[in-house]
Amino acid sequence: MRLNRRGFGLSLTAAAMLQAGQGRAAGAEHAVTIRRFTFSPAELVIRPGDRVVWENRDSAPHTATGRDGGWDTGEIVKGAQAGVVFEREGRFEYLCAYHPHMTAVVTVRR
Ligand SMILES: [Cu+2]
Repeated sequence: MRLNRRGFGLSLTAAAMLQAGQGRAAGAEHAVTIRRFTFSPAELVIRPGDRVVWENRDSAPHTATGRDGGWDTGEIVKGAQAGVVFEREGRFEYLCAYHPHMTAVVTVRR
């Protein structure tokens, strides 16, 4: 899914949850910095409903794109951020669509 390039995008599941008006507490937020063509931290463990926000500190544009095809921040330009909310448990490997050697993983578990 394509997310907002500026500010914090919402995943489709998060948007659907908001539309459904479920009164659930918001999840925690976890920052991943992209610098020198590296995701840091490269491994993140979060809980369902948490948000991961990537910030690009490089001059080059990057993405955080799930290998399973289920999610994608879209292009994150220099200085910009993009966020994804993870609702499902699992191990989600991702890469940069422009520089596939850039890899990292988000693990979601209760
Ligand atoms: Cu990249």
